[in-house]
Amino acid sequence: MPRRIDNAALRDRLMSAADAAALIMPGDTVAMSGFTGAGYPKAVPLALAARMEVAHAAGEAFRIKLLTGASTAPELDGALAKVGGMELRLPYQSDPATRARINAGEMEYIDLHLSHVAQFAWFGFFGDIDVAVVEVAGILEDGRLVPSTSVGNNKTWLEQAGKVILEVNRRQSAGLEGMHDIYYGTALPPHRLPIPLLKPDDRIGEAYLRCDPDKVIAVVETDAPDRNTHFAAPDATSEAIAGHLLEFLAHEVKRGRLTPQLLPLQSGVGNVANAVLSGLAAGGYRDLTAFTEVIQDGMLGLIKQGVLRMASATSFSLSPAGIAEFDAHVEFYRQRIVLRPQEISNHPELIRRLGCIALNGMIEADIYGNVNSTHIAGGRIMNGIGGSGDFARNSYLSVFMAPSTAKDGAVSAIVPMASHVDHTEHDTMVVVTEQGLADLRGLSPKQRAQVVIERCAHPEFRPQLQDYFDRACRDGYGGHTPHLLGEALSWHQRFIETGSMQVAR
Ligand code: 0RQ
Repeated sequence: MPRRIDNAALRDRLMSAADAAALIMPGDTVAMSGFTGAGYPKAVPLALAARMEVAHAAGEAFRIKLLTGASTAPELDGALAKVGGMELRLPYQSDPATRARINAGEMEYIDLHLSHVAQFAWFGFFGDIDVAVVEVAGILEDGRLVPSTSVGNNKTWLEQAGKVILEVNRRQSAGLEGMHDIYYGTALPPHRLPIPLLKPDDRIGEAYLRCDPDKVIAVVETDAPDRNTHFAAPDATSEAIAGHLLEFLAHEVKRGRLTPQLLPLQSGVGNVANAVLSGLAAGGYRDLTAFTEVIQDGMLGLIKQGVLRMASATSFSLSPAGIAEFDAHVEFYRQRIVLRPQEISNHPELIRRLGCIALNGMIEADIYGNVNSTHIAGGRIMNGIGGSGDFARNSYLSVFMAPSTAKDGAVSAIVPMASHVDHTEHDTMVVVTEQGLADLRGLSPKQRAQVVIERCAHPEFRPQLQDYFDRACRDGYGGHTPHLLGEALSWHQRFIETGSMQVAR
């Protein structure tokens, strides 16, 4: 088996995960690798959780502040949440145990735009970072690091942390080497310069991560796969959403507002996103590009078919079948995929310059186009805003998609007033449900409300929404964005009290 650690000094720092975890202290701010279940450390967090459990059993407090790229996996977020080991978490998580702790008020969570995280660390907004724990695919003789299946904030963590623990995972394909583009040209204001990326395929940095070897306090070898993401096959609802969106894109091409190659696509992950991607293949598109955060199975398929010429991202999020496909054809994919730091993959300057088409899921939209991507009934976090704000605010087109109802039809995804706002009415251009598509560009608030109610609301909730809007126009305070403030959030209150937004008949 080929060696993964070619630097002699770092080979000397090899130790067990338990010994490495013992170097992390209670109260430390720990920055770890990991983005959407890829490239996260597999062994040290588990060993750390075990240590915390022993400490807690002895009545000693042992919690850390945890920073990552985005969501990780049960071996990281899950393990630390189960033992109550996090006092603070940022920026994006999707782990059930972590979510439960946050919603129980047992730990703090800071939800911020993914493009902001690295620069906030550089600005000093998070205080000192004590330790970085970063998975890599290998270490070169000169000490440079071969990045793993996600880049996330690793460049920043390696530079900013006082101490570094490296996990070298031999399960990650050796063919990853050369796929990454790590840009070292970012500076702090007022010294910032334009980022010289003009096309999604441009390479503007280096294939390796730099790391001061003197900061490396431990190297741990692992041999474990990334979390297995399972995608359900697209159902009728997600296919209907995809169908409306694809018809809209075809219309935009016909009107000359998009070329047949569209513009660089950003796509969230999940069922609907996968259905849209399959629809692009069926729609006869060729030579498209993606400038996005995550490469999921659907995108690998599009690259293979030539629908997608290339994809730029910061991470993979693949099922076991997707990982097997990637590993078997890694040379092919390396020609067509670039993985970058998330401060670049999500950079507002680049998203605006390239003119991306942003396709993201949502929890709910209100009749005026304000979108909630993160909270249930105003107070309970689901995952986090992730990159959806970076893209929605700066793209050529920003689209939000969801089934028109949730919880078996008890909840409407179109509401009078959003119970939490992640994307304002100014950032939302298109709202799509399986009922239809509302193109909000160039419409005033009242015009938007009428289109959203007619096109996107479920028939079960449409008359109620129309009634609310009509009464708000008649009796509300102000004629520009009419609301009945005492009633605007009553749908959510009813959901909290009865589990349903339906009015009892
Ligand atoms: O909960 O599983 O307990 O039933 O929310 O909903 O329908 O499975 O949808 O998986 O596509 O997630 C917005 C959360 C949608 C996601 C969100 C409940 C529903 C279910 C999930 P259950 P679905 P999805 C790229 C871009 C923000 C980050 C982002 C997300 C659960 O898309 O996290 O866009 N987006 N990143 O039942 C009550 C409602 C509800 C509701 C849904 N109105 N009321 N519950 N649910 N709507 C990636 C990154 O940035 C990393």
